[in-house]
Amino acid sequence: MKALKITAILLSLAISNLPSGQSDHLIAPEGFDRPVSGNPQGEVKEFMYPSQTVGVDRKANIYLPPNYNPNQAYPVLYLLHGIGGDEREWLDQGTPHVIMDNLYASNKAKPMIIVLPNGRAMKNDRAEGDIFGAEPVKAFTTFEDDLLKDLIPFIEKNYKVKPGVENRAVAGLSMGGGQSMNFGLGNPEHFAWIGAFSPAPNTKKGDALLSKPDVTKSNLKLLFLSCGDKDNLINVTTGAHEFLTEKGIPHSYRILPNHYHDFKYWKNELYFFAQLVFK
Ligand code: FER
Repeated sequence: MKALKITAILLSLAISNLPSGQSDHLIAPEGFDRPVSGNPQGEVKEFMYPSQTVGVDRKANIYLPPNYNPNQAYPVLYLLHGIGGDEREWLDQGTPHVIMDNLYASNKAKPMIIVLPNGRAMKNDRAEGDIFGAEPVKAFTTFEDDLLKDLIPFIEKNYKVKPGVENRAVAGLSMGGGQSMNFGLGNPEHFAWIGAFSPAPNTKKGDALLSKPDVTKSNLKLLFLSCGDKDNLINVTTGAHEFLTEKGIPHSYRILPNHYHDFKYWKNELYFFAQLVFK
């Protein structure tokens, strides 16, 4: 637990009123998400993997960092979307590839592979019809098996991946934030880095969230828990923060002033999480 680099920090909501410069740790700099000509670019590719869990081949995307070397081993971040999204949501609206290219150009992130799966583990995994219905919502739970038993083994067979729990991260927005909390804290032998950006009510509560507290305490490197103060789902984040504090699980707790449940906020959080993960 001492290895945790970030302990629980309570960030003042008044920070937005401070002179500029003093919220640099909360708000990404202008242009962080805009392509810069001349910056080396990573590569985004779509791929299919066989899923025993769902019984079909499933679509996902992968981002390889600039100057990717297939003979070198990389840590892997699994980056998860929200209830209305799919394996393209982050790419189309959050441009993680641009954010990462820019971070690499200024040497601010560890070289890593980012996998962008579809977290709705069912045969028709398109975000259509009643996305809040029982069946599609349950599919976000089913994805735990798809991730651990199908996707991760596929990635580790097809790419050179650094071994060990300290080289695997899971992060996501909203439903994907809830999945990251549930899967990360539920499988501390598999994930040492967790990012939850405005986690949704699918986030488990109480001991169901923290089923292996001792393993979590020894393996966890970073739990980055965050929400915008104007987000209607903020109670999920504050509730998890209180519970984790009570249980002695160190975490970075960020409440962003004047931020909502949207990609402006999620992109900002990816910018900060990406600079901490695997360091
Ligand atoms: C809910 C409210 C919001 C819920 C999920 C969400 C499963 C997800 C929002 C998102 O992913 O943006 O009650 O229940």
